Amino acid sequence: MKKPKIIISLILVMGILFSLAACQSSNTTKSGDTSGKKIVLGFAQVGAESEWRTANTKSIKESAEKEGIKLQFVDGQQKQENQIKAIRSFIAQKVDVIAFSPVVETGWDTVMKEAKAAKIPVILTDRAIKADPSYYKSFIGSDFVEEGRKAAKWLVENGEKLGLKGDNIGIAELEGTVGSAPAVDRKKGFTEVLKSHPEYKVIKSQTGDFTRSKGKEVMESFLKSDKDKIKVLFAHNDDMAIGAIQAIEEAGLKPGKDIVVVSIDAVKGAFEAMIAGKMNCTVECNPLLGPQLMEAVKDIASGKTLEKRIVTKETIFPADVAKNEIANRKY
Ligand code: GYE
Repeated sequence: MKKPKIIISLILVMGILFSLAACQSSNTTKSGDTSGKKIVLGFAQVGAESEWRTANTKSIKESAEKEGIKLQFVDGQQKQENQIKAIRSFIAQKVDVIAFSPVVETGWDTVMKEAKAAKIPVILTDRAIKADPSYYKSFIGSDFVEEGRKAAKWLVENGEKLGLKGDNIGIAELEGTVGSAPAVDRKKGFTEVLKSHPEYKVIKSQTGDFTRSKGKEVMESFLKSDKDKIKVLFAHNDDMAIGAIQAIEEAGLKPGKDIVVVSIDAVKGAFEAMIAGKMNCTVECNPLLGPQLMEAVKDIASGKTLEKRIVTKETIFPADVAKNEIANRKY
């Protein structure tokens, strides 16, 4: 009578151990999903307009690969219509999660409604949108207003040392893509700080679309009309500043000396320009959002609720630290 009981108990114990082991291995699978099937992520990128963007794309592709997430990647070539088309194709393919970095802030309602109706969760990375927050689960990215403030604060604190004197310190501003969150917010933060420093005056302001070539082109036209008045260049990104530096040199002036150059991103090119004495300060904007994004994608796929706003930690780099810092830079 005793033997069958022991056998039954043994079978039961083995069964429990087996299912525990199975559970354990599926929980720790790299792909982060519990069904054993790869998570499919559709990502609509802005484009390839800057060094920042190149680093951002690389980070997203590498992190997806590392986490075993199947990535459908579309480059929007800086056009909203391309990004909308990409999102629609992700919906048609029934991807598990959609993420995108919106080129501009407005005009997303229709396609966001479509994603919501299809019950596909959306994550915004890098740039925000102006729309009903229920359209997306989280926004992962920098505080662009704060970046603009940091640029202006550094300028007013160091201006005198750099030879900026008097009540009429003319600033030329190269803005990012019209209607994009970083262009709108960086301008806002910068102007906000300068309100209490009226000697600093933005006398020229135009978009350079975040690219080197347009940055150069616009700076050339600024210098044609106001060469003597421009004492500072504030560029919404390093690429435009680097393009403008060329224009300044071609106009026979010394960037970093005759015109103080402050910008945002802190990409390698800016460090090289600072070491060469042609740029004075860059505010950090971290493009390496891939790991945080994949973490969020895995969390959503496993049913967790995400923080609505995930802010990237950042600092500033004045030219005098550039030599020591350049080796530590990853982008
Ligand atoms: O500063 C610029 C890029 O959205 C933060 O886009 C990003 C900006 C970045 O083209 O270089």
